[in-house]
Amino acid sequence: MNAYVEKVLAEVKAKNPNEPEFIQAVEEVLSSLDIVMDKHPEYEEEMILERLTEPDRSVSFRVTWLDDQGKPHVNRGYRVQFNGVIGPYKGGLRFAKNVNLSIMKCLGFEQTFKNSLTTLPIGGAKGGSDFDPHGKSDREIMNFCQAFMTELYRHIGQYIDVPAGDIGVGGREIGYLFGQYRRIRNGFENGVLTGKGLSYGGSLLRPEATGYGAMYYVEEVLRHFGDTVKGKTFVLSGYGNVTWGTAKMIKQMGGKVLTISGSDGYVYDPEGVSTDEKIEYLLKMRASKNRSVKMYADKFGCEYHPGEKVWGIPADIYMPCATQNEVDLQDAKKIAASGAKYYFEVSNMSSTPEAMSYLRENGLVIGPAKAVNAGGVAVSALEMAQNSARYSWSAEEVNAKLKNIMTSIVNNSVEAAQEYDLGFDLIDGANIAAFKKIVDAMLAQGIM
Ligand code: 2IT
Repeated sequence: MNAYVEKVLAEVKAKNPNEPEFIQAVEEVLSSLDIVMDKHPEYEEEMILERLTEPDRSVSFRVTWLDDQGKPHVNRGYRVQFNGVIGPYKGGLRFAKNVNLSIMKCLGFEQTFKNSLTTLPIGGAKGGSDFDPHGKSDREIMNFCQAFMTELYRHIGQYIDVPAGDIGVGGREIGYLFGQYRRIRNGFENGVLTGKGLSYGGSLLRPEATGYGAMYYVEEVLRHFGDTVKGKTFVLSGYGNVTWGTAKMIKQMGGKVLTISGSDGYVYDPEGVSTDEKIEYLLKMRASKNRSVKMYADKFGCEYHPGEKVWGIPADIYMPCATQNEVDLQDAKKIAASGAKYYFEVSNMSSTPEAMSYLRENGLVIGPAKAVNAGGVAVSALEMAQNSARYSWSAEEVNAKLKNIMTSIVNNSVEAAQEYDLGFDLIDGANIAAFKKIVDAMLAQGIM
């Protein structure tokens, strides 16, 4: 390994000993940049990697809110503004029980590279809370969102930092967050959040964007191999917004989704999650308090496997859509044994490092999360553009722009990999392509 990369990695590990997810994300990116540092020793003098692996700032704050019985609860809120060199900080908010600083920094770091790949002017950030939305009433969600924004508002702004949704934060939560921001600021600055409802400045196709974008990415990669989505079988995990959008586009492209999953287990639907009724049912499950994919199996009469993961089901293409590290070495072995050629991460950092190495060694074509799922944040940036213009584009316009962005992410990644003689490596390619734009902006703006 390049000595400079090795040194920075050791420092990151020493400085952040209790942050395994953050270290994992840094290690993954730096291993791709090894070869770039060999070619550019001047980056060491500028301390580029030290600067890139330390967030611009991380804030955490107390969120006190009242439940339906009038009892107070305390949660911790976060916003990590990782890197603002190419645009206002941009990235989602996650509400989930396991949220901690390590996961926030991991996702903020990844977001910095993802946002660079979109070609749009957005820096990287992430935020959220260890608040568990599971089983909460609508009124409790509103109380929490208002309390959360009462602290967050001082750190964000349309030219400063623009949050959006992530796990546990969808259209409803963004609505409550925006209402509170508008009230506090006494002004209608709707460029401050994305993923908004259409009646107050949202963009058409933002809900579909991550899934549609992922499938445009898949389509473009398959095109390089003279292949198409039509007739292919897919194993997907999750049942939230990302799984929904991906399934919707797979249906349009003529593929078939065999599985969905939740924290309770998975469903195998050999006929495919392929009618509008089935696809829209995913949203109903998310909206229900029950939060179990067993509901789908009961309703549509298919196999339900409690406590198991989807990765043993044979398919042509595997796409994790749930959460970080959902595919481990054991799962990767099953995926490779199926003979599948393609693996596309849609959830952020879907695979453990061991799983990723195994799939790479076994010759699968791999699309990394920060490239595959960039369509979500890309349409968020298009939402910001529409808000700035005080105008909205048609679904066709947004769709054409999204498709164009996803295609260029594939091709910029391939080009970056080729520049370093790495062949068709979409992982290193994405990291290098993203890095090039960031480092260019860093060098132009001086030491800071
Ligand atoms: O992980 C992600 O890219 C997101 N949750 C979307 C972020 C955004 O600002 O739209």
